[in-house]
Amino acid sequence: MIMEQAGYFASLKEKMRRERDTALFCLEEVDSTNRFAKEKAPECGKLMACALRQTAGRGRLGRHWVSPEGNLYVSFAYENTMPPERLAPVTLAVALAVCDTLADFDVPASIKWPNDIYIKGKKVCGILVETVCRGERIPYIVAGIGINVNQREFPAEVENRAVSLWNVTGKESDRAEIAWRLKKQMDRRMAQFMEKGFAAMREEYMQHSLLTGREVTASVPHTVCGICIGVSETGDLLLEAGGKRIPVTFGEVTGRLQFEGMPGEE
Ligand code: BTX
Repeated sequence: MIMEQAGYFASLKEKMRRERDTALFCLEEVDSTNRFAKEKAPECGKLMACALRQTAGRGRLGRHWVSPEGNLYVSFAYENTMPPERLAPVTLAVALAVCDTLADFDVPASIKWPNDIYIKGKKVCGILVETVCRGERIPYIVAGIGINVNQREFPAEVENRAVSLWNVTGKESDRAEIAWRLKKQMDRRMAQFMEKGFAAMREEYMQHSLLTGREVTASVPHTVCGICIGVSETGDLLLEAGGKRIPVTFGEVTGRLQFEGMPGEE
């Protein structure tokens, strides 16, 4: 039984009353807050859509995001002012906003490039950034964020790799407070990204980087193995192998990541 559920939406609506530029949607159940936000963005502009549960939560590459009650499922839509060719690292800015938010609650977290958020070697949050396109233009960005908050146990498909704030802190957290802080941190990071690009936050991103100094295997799409030496100003993961520097722009980082307690990667 999750005690804080009753007041979650009422409390969030109260906090959002002064945020007149953002339309708030509080949904008991939805297939996917990202799907919902993409549909609403052209009509509403900047928005925040939260759900108690999702019936078809989406991960990247068609994967599933486990979405029972007790956690945070939220999608933000922002107007995009960045040219499409400079937009790719926006997902790294969102990851940083999540780390900023968790830090506000004294929970240190790391980012596994590009945008998975880990605590103690397990995934606490997933991020799915999608775009709304009009011909060549991308007028809106939708950033979907799932944070495991008050869930105590996970289904078999993710139990070895997932963790919640409850697992870490041993107590229930106030989702309205987290959603509110997340909204503030997202506004800040998205404004910074739109104005200055990823380069302006690269140093901060590096401070949270889980992979730096580790041996990493990346599919780019051919397989490359090397030591991660950081992230470039355009958001590429940088590997060093055979005396060469190899930028990884896109793709999945896989392979043997020997973190204590970390299970196999996907
Ligand atoms: P991803 O593809 O990086 O991660 C998906 C993988 O993570 C799954 O295949 C599974 O192994 C694991 N996983 C699934 N559910 C969980 C969970 N609750 N906790 C930890 N690990 C899990 C990450 O995709 C992007 C997820 C974005 C989710 C948000 S929720 C709000 C918004 N709406 C929506 O439909 N998606 C986003």
